[in-house]
Amino acid sequence: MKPTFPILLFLTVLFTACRHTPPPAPCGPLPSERQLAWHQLEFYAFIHFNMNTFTNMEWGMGSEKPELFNPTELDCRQWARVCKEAGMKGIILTAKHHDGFCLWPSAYTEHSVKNSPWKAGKGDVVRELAEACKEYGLKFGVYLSPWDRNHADYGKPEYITYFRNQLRELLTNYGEVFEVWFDGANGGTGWYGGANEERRIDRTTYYDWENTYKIVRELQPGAVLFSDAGPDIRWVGNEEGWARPTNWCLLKRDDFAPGVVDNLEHLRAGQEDGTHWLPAEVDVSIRPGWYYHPAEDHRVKTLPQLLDIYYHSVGRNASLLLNFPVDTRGLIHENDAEQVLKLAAALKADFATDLAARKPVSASNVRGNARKYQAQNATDHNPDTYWATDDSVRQASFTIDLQQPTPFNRFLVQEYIPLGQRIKKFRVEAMVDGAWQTVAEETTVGYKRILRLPTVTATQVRFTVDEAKACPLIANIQVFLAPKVLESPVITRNQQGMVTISAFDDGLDLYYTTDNSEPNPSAEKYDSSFLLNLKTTVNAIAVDPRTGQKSPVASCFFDIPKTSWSLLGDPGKMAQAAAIFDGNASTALLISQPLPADFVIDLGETLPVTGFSYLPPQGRGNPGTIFNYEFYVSSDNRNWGKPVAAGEFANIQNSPVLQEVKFGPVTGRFVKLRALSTVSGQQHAGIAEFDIITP
Ligand code: FUL
Repeated sequence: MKPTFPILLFLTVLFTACRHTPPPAPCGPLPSERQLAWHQLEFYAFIHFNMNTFTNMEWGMGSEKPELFNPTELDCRQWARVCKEAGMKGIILTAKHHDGFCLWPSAYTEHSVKNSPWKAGKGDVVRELAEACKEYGLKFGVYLSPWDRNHADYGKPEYITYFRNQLRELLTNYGEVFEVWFDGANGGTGWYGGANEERRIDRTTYYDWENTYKIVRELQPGAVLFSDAGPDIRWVGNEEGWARPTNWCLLKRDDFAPGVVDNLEHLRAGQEDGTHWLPAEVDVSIRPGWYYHPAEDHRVKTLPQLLDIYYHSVGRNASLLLNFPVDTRGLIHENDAEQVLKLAAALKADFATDLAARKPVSASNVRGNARKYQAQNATDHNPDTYWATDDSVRQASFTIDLQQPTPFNRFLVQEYIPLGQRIKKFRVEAMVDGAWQTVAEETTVGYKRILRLPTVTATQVRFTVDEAKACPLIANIQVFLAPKVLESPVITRNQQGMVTISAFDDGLDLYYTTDNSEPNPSAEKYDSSFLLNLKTTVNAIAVDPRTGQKSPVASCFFDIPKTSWSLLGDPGKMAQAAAIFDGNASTALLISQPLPADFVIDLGETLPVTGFSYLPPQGRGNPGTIFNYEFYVSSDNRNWGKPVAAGEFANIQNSPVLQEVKFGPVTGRFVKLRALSTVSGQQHAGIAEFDIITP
């Protein structure tokens, strides 16, 4: 059968359109091949494990003895397994941190694993990890601290030769390296071969970075170089786990140098008029510290915190480098593994079904009306095809027809970055009950932008570019319905007796009971804080009203109310006294006076007391954490008699959690906690929360 005339005409028009539609011109600066490959990794791990792990420090001085390095169960395959299961794509290891100890048997120093008891000096952590990464299909990267507080020559030109020799060892002997991480912390006090002094260096000239970078290019041409200022990847200007919502992959690179950062804001948001492609990497630890400290075992970031970090990094056009402080056994601690796997499961659920896939889509403009640049390219899950507009069109809309009312709360969009980052302003609208509603107005997109939105039920979703540096090129658009984060709610009571219950996600209903029964949707609904001036347990749950799914039950026991309690003593102390009765673990009272230090509390009435509880301040480094204590009860604040309890809060340094001390009933109106010593000999004792136990 011969093709009919209209079909021929159509084919001719199509053919002509394709032939005559020139590709969009690049809108520079552009990413390099190695940067493009790095963008796709998105989420990978940092491991801080080294001498500091064994000295319980964050920055060692350089005088530590290699004998201290002795992990009992080191297993790099466990690290790789956890990272792989968490959906991470690689691991970067602190091969040498500021204290100078090397995790590999470097030929250029004695300060390494070869002089440690671990594996009788025959071990090589760098090799074990490189091999584990290979086995698990993960990329492998190295952190090599430019600052070295151990090396006698630090500050002299000789040290640069040493540093480069070490770099060569790491980049030659351990297979492919995907990222080389140069820290900006440089120069200061140190051991320096026994000199024990302060050494300052000129951060812009000392390392002769240009020639150091050449070594990386020569030995590992595919590796990206990280530092505060690149040259390939930039620091994001904080260690808390976020980039700015406006985040350009561009920076005026020559205005920065490693360790020389005058404007953190530019690192956090990039610069629209930047001279180089220099995307941000968000580095953050899963615990407060980069290194392992047993005292932080209970402070691993929660699922809601980790989700915030993910959406504020990967969701804001940056990559996420999440740190595990490997412990003294040489393992990722089970608490850390549990949390990161929770994150992985939550992300899997968030992005389970792309509601835009295979749905009819249309665009207000298609470049040359050519099939090559059609709207469908943005929903075909192929990152190499993209929807583009004509050069003159910088405002354009893209509509997804969901075909039926469909709830969604995530919007994901990616520019086709090989031709540059272009979008300056965009908006997302939803067609709800036949009318368009704006659900988000945002700025940059870049490699990837993910918006967390309140759930809306729409028949269509419209993405509009309002401002762009050049015609927009969209590689990917996806729409999801993420389940709510159903962690058990948090219940607190302040000194006034007001109970607050909070959920970890918006749009959840909260229910509670105060009679020990199980809360469910027929229980009391929580709307705002309520007064609870009796001794009882509050149970609460969060419920997703859309699905009926429930969180686990949160349960909190409150002893007698503290409404009429007061801390006696000097007015300075009193001013902050509320902190110890406010039900908020992150506020504390610290008093600076020679020990023993007394905290005297007037309970406002005479009561039988059978114990007390003490939560130490939760700040880093155990500030004011009481170790040896005595506890007294008095009826008149004059005659205290003998302590009703005395002893030590065993292991409180490593585990600064709530301590409970119980004793036989004693009646009185005044109680006194006497701090006899603190865990690190500090002269300022502190309390985050204090309570008594009554029969
Ligand atoms: C910082 C260092 O000083 C910290 O110890 C840690 O290694 C972090 C990743 O970078 O600048």
